[in-house]
Amino acid sequence: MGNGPAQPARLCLYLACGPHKLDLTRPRVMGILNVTPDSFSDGGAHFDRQRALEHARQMAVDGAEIIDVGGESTRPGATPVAEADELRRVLPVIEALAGEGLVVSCDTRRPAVMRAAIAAGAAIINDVGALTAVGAVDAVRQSNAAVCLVHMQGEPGTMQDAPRYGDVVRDVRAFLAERARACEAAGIVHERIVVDPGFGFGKTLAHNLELLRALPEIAAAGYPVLAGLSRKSSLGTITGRPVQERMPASVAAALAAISRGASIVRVHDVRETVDALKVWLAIHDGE
Ligand code: 9MG
Repeated sequence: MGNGPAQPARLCLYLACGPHKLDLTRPRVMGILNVTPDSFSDGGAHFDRQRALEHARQMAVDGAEIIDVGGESTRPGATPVAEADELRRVLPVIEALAGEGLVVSCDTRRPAVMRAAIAAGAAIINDVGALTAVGAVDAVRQSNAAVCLVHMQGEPGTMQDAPRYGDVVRDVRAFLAERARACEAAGIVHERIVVDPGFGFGKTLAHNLELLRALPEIAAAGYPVLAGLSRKSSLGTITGRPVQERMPASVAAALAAISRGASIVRVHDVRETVDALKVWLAIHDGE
């Protein structure tokens, strides 16, 4: 036994997601693939699908176990896109990556997109709306896809205006427990459910830090926890760095989440996060 804190107990051994059984006895990295015109443009206004696919493949080579494909930004203040545009952006990418055997998740709040994404091969639905949209629970229930239930206060357009809680940890835990119960009651089994406190989704820096410290309590509910802090504005507030210079802060935040029981971290900088995780595991495996 060493002197440092032991690896947190991970209560969930695996995630059942489509044809995959993702081993969660070790923390896993989810790579972010935003398929929006501002992410992979060909220099003009057109989205370059080939570049997006190459980026996803590189993230997989670098150690991402899941590729999270999103066609609509959920950033604070982002403008919504039409459903048809979201479908046109994500479906070919999901189909290509799932066809190559990768575990693909689709970041969407729309039931029609969920159904189409699952039909195209998505193994996980990552919903910042926690399946609260009418028809969303049904869209997942009628498949064998997993779901990530994210806590969000408000809507992406306005959620950062003045977020307020009685007790942020208690409120987020209660919300996630209620959503997980609703999913299980509808027939989505425990092994298909992931929960996520939704860092930055209607939260101040103080709320995010409180939730990060309380991650073991959130994990104690028995569902794997996903944490997404990568490049978020709280890290900019702490470091004073613009978004393109937040990689080291993001890696530190991912490790902090993992050491408090997160099973999956959602990141932009896969290679750097995986390296840091390897070091962390090498230290903790010896305990
Ligand atoms: C889509 N998206 C943006 N931030 C996220 C986060 O923190 N968690 C999850 N699950 N999805 C996110």
